[in-house]
Amino acid sequence: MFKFKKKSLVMTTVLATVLLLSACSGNAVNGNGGKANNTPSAPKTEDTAPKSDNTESDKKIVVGFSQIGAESGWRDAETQSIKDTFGNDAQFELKFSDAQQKQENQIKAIRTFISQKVDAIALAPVVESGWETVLEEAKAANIPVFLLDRTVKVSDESLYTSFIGSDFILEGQNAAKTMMELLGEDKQVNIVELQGTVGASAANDRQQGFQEIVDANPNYKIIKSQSGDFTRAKGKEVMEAFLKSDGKNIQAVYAHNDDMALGAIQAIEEYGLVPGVDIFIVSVDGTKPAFEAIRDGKLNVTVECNPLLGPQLKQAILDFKDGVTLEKWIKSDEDVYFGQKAIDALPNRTY
Ligand code: GYE
Repeated sequence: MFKFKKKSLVMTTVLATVLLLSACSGNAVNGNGGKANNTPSAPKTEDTAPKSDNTESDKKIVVGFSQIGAESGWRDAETQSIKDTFGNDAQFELKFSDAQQKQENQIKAIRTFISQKVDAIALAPVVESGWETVLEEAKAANIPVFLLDRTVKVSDESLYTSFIGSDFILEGQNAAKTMMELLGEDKQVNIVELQGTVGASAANDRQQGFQEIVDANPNYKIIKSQSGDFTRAKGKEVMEAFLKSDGKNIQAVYAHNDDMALGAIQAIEEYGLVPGVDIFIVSVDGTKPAFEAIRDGKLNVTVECNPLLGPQLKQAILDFKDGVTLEKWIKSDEDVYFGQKAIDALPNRTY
């Protein structure tokens, strides 16, 4: 049995000396022996642990990860980072669950992880609210929860251990500032906004940060704003509707992620305008296809948001186990890319 020691965790006053947090036997997932559950509405769960003898597997640090889905290139890169990090480290066993964009599936997955007595839960929460009950259940079971990439709104911050991810408000501010820098503060600019998933912290905060900067300049206006669900297909569809209603009255697009910007580029081309020239486009993520679009002159700016969170999550779990005091918010390092800087970065972009 694996033993977790906590010595000085932030927000914790009196601690039990030793917390016993491990599944002692077996690797059952959803009670069906690690097989993916085929019920359409249920989360898809995989157990990536190599099956070994009990003594060996009992020592492993078991991590349950509830992922949102596979809506974007960014998310695929994040999933890969987690699978690579934990899959290549023999001291860990990863249980991976794909919620297919549904919060109810994430809640189910967390409850399964709790019943399996995993050592740590990682959660990329699809939306910000509605997590209190299940996080209380994890807390009652003494299982630390690490929020990954998106955050939650809870009245009691002790319901999760740390949030590992980006500053989305800053990303939104940087998107607006760079747009003004490149287009000129004095230009009259009507912006259409392609928002991320409704209720997601990444969408709410990217909206807020961008809006703050735009509100301070009377020449810049957001004339239309709608969710494109962080997907290329929906980004294209919404952009088509914007072009239909506002056409040449649009000078700029702000997309909350690269995939929606790539969809918008297609819509603009089909409409007969030149993306990146007739309509300025800024997005968030910094994925390889976005850098390629900058190189091709179709996208103007991408604000980086780092999806390679596996190593930071692993470190946080190990630190927690060793009783190291963790930051409540473990931030990732990020940059803003346009022009030659994006072209130079392209060969080293892996996602
Ligand atoms: O920007 C987007 C993805 O939560 C930070 O989700 C993440 C966002 C990312 O689908 O592409």
